[in-house]
Amino acid sequence: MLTRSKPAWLLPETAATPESVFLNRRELCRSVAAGSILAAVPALSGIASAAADPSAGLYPAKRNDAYKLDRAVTPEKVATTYNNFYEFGSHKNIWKAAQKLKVRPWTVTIDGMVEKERTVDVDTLLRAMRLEERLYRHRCVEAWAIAVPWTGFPMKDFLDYARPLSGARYVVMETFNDKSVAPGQRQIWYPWPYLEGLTIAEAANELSMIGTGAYGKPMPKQNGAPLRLVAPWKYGFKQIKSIVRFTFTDKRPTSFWEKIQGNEYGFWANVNPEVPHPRWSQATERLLGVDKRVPTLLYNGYAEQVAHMYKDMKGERLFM
Ligand SMILES: Nc1nc2c(c(=O)[nH]1)N[C@H]1C(S)=C(S)[C@@H](COP(=O)(O)O)O[C@H]1N2
Ligand SMILES: [Mo]
Repeated sequence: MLTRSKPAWLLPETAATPESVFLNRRELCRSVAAGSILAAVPALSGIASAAADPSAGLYPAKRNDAYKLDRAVTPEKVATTYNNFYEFGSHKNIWKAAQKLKVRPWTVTIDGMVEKERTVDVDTLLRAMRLEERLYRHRCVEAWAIAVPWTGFPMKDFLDYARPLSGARYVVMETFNDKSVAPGQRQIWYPWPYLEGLTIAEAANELSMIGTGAYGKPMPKQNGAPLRLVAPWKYGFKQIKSIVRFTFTDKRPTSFWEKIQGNEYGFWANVNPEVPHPRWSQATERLLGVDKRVPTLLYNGYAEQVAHMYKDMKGERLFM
């Protein structure tokens, strides 16, 4: 039998480790800012990739001003060069490796408890949705944070499009699985493909979006092109990238990190500064790009929109 238990040395980075990674990252950012890296490999820059994308004409989309930030937008170069995308490596510097991902043609399968199962081309889906831009905070479980102008469509609109049956209780999302593109997927101790889920109520919440772009352009590959989840009241690992499948079901899925380390990463993963990760505090977060530590907020500052969904849930580990 294939054993999938993860070697102890492969635990995701703790709040302490990113410190050193972050410093390296800042050096990289400085050289990017100085032009050395982008000048050397313009085609590899996610920032320059918009031209080749058939959906490029949809950007920039109109900003929905209902969603305000309490902090500055993270510089684009920082948010597009400091990433978590384990398919391309278990460190932050995957942005170049991720350029190998082919995002066209790209199809999305909608299956399980739906009126009609189908597979649609991503550009057909994009044309059926209305794109808008929203400024959202993003809080990684590792205690770093960014603020990003995402473009995308409300997941509520996608539910209307997918037409789940009334008995469906969860939507499960899956990332592509192709080890010829993503070297991380050769590491068989990970339970590929990356998988995440939301309850139907969470997916229908006004905040939930399927992100299709960032910074007024199509989504950079390293940030999860062409479709990624944006549910900003939850830790970053819920924000599944490069989705190829939406499955509607009445059974709660076990998500990627929950399979690997269920006592540290759960299904709900709602941000809460008062519930520490077993190995570090969640009280504060480091804002990338400005090198500043600020208090973390309950539900990442979105309690008003989401707290009601959890108030009657007893015995659930809502905050990990
Ligand atoms: N498929 C996939 N999705 C993923 C991940 C991943 O490793 N693989 N990492 C998650 C984590 S831990 C975080 S913090 C965010 C990072 O998103 P960003 O790189 O766009 O900031 O992506 C999430 N989505
Ligand atoms: Mo994360």
